[in-house]
This record gives sequence, structure tokens and C-alpha cells, in this order.
Amino acid sequence: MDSASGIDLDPNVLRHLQTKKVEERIEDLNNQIWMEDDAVGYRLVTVIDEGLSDLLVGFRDEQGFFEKKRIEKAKCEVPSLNNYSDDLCTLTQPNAATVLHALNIRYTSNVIHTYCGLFCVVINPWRTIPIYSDEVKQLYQHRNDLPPHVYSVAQNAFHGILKGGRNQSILITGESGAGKTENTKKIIDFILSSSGSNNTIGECVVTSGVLLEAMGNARTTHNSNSSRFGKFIRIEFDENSKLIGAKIECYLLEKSRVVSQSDGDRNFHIFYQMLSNYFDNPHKSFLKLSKKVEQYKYLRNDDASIDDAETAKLTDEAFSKIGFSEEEKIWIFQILSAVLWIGDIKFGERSGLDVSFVESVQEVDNIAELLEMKSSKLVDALTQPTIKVHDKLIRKNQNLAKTLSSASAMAKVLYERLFGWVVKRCNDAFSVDDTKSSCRNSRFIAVLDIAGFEIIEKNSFEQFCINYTNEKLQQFFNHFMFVKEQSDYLEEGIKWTQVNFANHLQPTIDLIEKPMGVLSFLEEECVVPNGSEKSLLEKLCSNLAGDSSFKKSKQSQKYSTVRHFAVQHYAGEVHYNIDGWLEKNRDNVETSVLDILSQSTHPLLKVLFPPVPANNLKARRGTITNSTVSFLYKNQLQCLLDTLNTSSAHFIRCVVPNYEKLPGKIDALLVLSQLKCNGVLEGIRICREGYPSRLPHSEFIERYSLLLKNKEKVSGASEKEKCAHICQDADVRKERYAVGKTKLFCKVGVISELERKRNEYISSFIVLIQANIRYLN
Ligand code: AD9
Ligand code: MG
Repeated sequence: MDSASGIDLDPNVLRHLQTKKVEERIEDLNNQIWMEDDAVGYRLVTVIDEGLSDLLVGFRDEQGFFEKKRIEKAKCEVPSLNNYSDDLCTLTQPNAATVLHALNIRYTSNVIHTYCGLFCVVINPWRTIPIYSDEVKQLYQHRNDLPPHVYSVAQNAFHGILKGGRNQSILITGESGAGKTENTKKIIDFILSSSGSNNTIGECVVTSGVLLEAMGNARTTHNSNSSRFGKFIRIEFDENSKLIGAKIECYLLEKSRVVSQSDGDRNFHIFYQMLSNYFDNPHKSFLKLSKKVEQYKYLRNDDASIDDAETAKLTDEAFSKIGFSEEEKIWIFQILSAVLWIGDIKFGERSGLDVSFVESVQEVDNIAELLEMKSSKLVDALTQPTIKVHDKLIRKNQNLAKTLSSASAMAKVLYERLFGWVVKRCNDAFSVDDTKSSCRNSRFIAVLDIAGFEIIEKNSFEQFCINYTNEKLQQFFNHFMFVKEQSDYLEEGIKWTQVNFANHLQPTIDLIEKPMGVLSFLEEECVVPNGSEKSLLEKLCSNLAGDSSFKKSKQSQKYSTVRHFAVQHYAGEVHYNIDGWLEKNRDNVETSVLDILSQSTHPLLKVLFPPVPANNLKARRGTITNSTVSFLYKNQLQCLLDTLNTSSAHFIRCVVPNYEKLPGKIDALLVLSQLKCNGVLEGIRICREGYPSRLPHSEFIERYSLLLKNKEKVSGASEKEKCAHICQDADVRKERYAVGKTKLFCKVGVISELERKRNEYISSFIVLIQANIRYLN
């Protein structure tokens, strides 16, 4: 029974929160070292001999044979004396090897949460574990001394609101399948149930999640419910900390998925739900959904293991709960059905001529009927767009490739705007009401669920946007940590003259954002006549060659064709393939296509494509730099960071332990690469620049006072003075520790050193006692 909350926790729950209390044998690990290993990340080996820059080490291999090897010192890490800590920054030697080792121990004993300084690291359990029950929720709502949990992070944020503090934000990143969205849902649920009173808003937020997942999630090889957009959910409170509303902002929907998917991936869930058995045949025939899933070109890859009928029911109910009328639902499905038919239009090309045409009218007729437009106009818009020549509009023929791209663009823009409209309707359903929004003291807790840094085989424009985002978020983290450290030291009266580690990332951000940087060259190339990726690459290489964060790609075997450039990100060097960047960034939709969409009589299309005034033609053509994807995204990202900067931040790093979805198994190399990419190791690095080990004076004195050379000397001294005496007597150099008002601050390695000395002292003491006993006997 927990005395503070009166809650009884099942031992089965407890074992997922805490590793068994292990009395670690703190021993002298001086002759042991972690050696880098290609197969298992790091291997604990024994040092046999030490050279100037290398070591001779010995270890038993998998077959049990004793092996010896010479290794560079730079490829080794010092082991930690403690491994079962809830916070990895309190390891006596926090480094890549010890962090990996500690996470491994915890995960394989069922514990998925671990703190690492300001981060809460969560490893995907790949199974349901009983730590999200109402009892556990209540416990975390009442106590703040519990083992690591995302509930604890959420409770801290909520506490920040309750005590009238600043806005709070919780940033969740990690690679695909790591658990970002699952943790986001758990945190939102925790916050909503903590804030209790306004159930309607809470329900709407949860329900809107169902709609966003239906329209924005898809099955991928790594995750059968992968979010293909980023989101920032704000839960708003009034000055009395009462829930008053919510707001969802979405980023970079992967709309290319509407028209094509990689092998093993599916299109967005909503298409399959719409075609599932949940809807009856008359409904489907009214929507012209006459084909089976696998017969639609855009839906080639189905997955029988996903129960689309069940989720269709949830989506349908969610639409109603949010307030979509039956009529509006029909409009939505009409547009979705039309999108599928666009994929099935059969186009042909007159041989030898740049003239394309529609081969069969059935598909076009279906679209025209669904979208309330004329078939002939649709065909013309797709195959013979109008262009303006000397103020006159003329029709021009175009080749098959251009027509296909025009049709794809039409499908994508329809889906994108529909998604945006659904998000807007959700926002309307739980937006702060007018009387309360004027309340100046309203504050929010926001949760950011956004894709983490990624390096894949072929990194393109999408990876560039994601990695640029993560570079900015990492800088935000570094700055936040710097400010926090500074205030910790100030509070403890410690002198601190460290450079701001957020500046480490500035060169890369400058490379991307500066006036003659990657984004500005890209935007310019999108508008100059005859812009091409080849000339973009040439401009980047000739103008940015001197920049330390930029590299022309090597002419190595892997990158034999010069279609790449490389950027030095905080998480590593990434080679970007430039193919397709201009088209992706221009994101053009033919004016003639936009025209027919805005001329349609379909009630929803009228909302999605409002007519553009004739004198504003330039803006809708997408031919000016400020309508490129990168320009819009850069501004959206800056707004996000401005918002984050007004808040107290909390950081969650999700980690996928293995791709086979096996519970309890850690793929060490996979985890190590994520710790690098998600900034955990960067966090440790900057933490090591300061004083990562912090012990209250009394604790320090209790453990290490036996190292005092002259105990009488300190009798009557203050705790602060005693700490300083212990350090002096133990020969800790002055720059390696600082005595604060309430705590002793130590650099990495000091505690290991003190532990070694303490062990030596105890051993010699035991030897002395044994000798005395022998003498007495
Ligand atoms: V993606 O970038 O959107 O592709 P996420 O969001 O990081 O990805 P997601 O939250 O969707 O991953 O988690 C993937 C799957 O892991 C889920 O469908 C669950 O099956 C599983 N998972 C993740 N976290 C938990 C958890 N805390 N408990 C149980 C989990 N299962
Ligand atoms: Mg997700």
C-alpha cells in the first residue's frame, strides 16, 4: 500500500517500473574497459597492457575462446561503477557504452523508462504492459518520487500549470515505430484525466486523434500505424488551471503516399476503411466505390492483418462525435473516391507527338460526377492546360509524363486540402471559446509528436526537412539545458563560465537558413527559368564549399554519380540525393486543375478551393518563392520554435529496440545509432562539460568522510567546508569539483575515483582488522 496516495500497486506492475533492488558490488574496474565492437556495440574486456595510444586487451569470444587484441584508446570507454541508476547522468562514467549497457539491463528486466538528465528515454516494449492503469495514473498524480515514467513527465508539466508557471511543452521524438504516437496518447490521456472537469473537450481531443490517424497514418514496413505527418497538440487552461480548449497543428503531411507507396507500405488507412465491409453496398455504389481494394492503382498493397472494418466504424463514429453531419461525411467520401479514380484514369500519347489523351471516359465521368464538374473540362484541364501568352489564354498540348504528373498533383492537392479541412474542423470543435480566449492568463501544455532525425539509404528532400527540423529542435534542447545548468549553478552559488552549447549547432543551421544557404538556393532554383537539380547542385557546391558543415559528396563507389551533397548534422554526416527536389519543393498544381476545382459546384470543394480573384493569378500559380514547400515550412518551424521558447520544455526520446517487434530484445547497434541520432549522447556530452554528478552535502560526507586524513581538523566545520576538505584530502583537483550551497558538484570520473579510494581504504582496514584478530588469537 502506498501511504501517500492510499493506492495498492500490484507487484506485476511494480516490476515494470523498477529494476529489482540490486546491491551493486562496487568494485575496482580499473583493468576493465568497454571496447567498441561491430557486432554488439561494446564489449567489456580486460586490459593486459597499455601503450601510448593503444591497449592490449583480452576477452572471451562467443565460443568461449580467450582472444587478445590491440585496440586504439579512442575506441574505448571507461566502465561505470553503478549500472542500475534511474538517471543515466548519475552513472559514475556516463558514456555511449555505459548508457547502452544500463538501458539494456533495464529493458531486459522489463523496465522501459529511464531518465538521462533532462531526457526521459522510453524503449518500445513491443507488447502491452500494465503500467498505464488508472491506479498507476493516480499514483503519479499524487507523488513525485516515483520511478521514471512518461506520466511523471506529464505530471511535472501539469504541476507547472497548477503552480501558475509558464506554458509547458513536451517534445517527443524518435524514429519510426519507436512509440512517439503511443506515448503522446498516454500523455494526453494523463493530462486530460488530471485536469478532470471538462469532459467534452477531453473527449473531442481523443476523438480527433482517431480521425487524424485514419487520414494521416498508414502501414509501413516498420510500423503498421505509422504517422505520416507531425503534430503539435496544445491543451489550454485558464488562469484557474481549468481546461478550456485545445488546438492541433499539423506539419508536412506525406501526401506523395496518396499516389504511390513503397513495397510493403499501404496508402492512408481511410481509403481501406472506406472500402471495408463496414459500409454497405448501396452506400458504396452511391460513392462509386465499385472496385475491390486491390483493383485500385493507388491501393495496390493491402494488408489482410489490419481490421479496416473495425477501424472504419471508429472513424465513422469519430466524424459524428466531432460534429460532421451525415452530408459532410458523404462529401468527404466523394472526394476520397474521386482521388482513387484519378489514379485509374488511363492516359495515352500520340506516338512521336507531345500530345496526350484520355483513353477511356468511364473513370473521368465518375470523377466528374463525384466532384460535380464537367467531364470534358476535367479532361482538358489534365491533358491540355491553358497558359497565358501575351494576356491571352491558350490551350497547349502536353506529353504523357506531364499529364500523369498533373493528375497526381490533382489527387495530392485534393487529399491535402481535405486533411487540412478535417484538422480545422477538429480544432473548431475544441477551440477555446471566445469569452475565454480573451483571458490573458491562459496557458497550455503542448505535446509535439514529430519524426526524429533519420539517415536512410537514399536521403531526399523529405529527410532533409526532417533533419533540419531535428537540428533546430536539438539546438532548442541544448539552449534549454544550457539555461537550466546556468540557473542551477547560479542557485548554488557556483561560478560558471561555459560557452553556450547551443552554439555548436549554429553553423549547420546557418548553412541551411542563411541568405546564400541551401534553402535560399533551392527556392531560387525553383523559380528561375530552366532551373534544374544539376545547376542547383553546382551552385551549392561552388558557393558553400568553404563552409565547414557542407561537403561535396565523395566520388566513392556508393556515390559515384554526382547527385549528392552532404551536410554535417549534430547526429552525423548525411548525404542527400538531389533528384526530384525542385518538383517536390515547387509542389505545383496546374492552374487549369485548380481552376476546375474552384469552379466545381460540390459544396465541400467550394470550401477547399475558394475562387482566386483574377488579379491574384500569380499567387495561385505557385511560381513565386514564398509558396515553395521549404519557404512555408521554414516559417511554420520558426513559429513552432517561437512557441516552444515561451515554454518550459520536457523531453521524451522514444527508442525502437529491434525491428522484428520482439519484446525483451535489444539490438545494440540499432539502439546505439538512435541514442546518437536522438541527441541522448549529445546531451551526455554537454552534461560532461559541466558537473554531471551532484550529491547533497550530507550524502557526500556520509559516504566519503572516511577519506579525511585528519578527522579532528574538521570538527566544528560546516558541511560545506567538510566537503571541500574531503576533496582536498582525496587529492581531487580543484577544477574537478565545486562546492555549492547545498550540493557538491563533480566532473565525470570524480565519483569513480573517490569510490576507488574508498574501496582501497575499506580493504586496507579489513586487512588490518584481520591481522589484529590473528594477533589476538
Ligand atoms: V512513426 O514515426 O509514426 O512511424 P511512432 O509514432 O514512433 O512511429 P508508434 O507510437 O506508432 O510509433 O508505435 C509503434 C507500435 O509500437 C505501436 O503500434 C505499438 O504496437 C508499439 N508500442 C509503442 N509504444 C508502446 C507502449 N508504450 N506500449 C505498448 C507500444 N506498445
Ligand atoms: Mg507516430
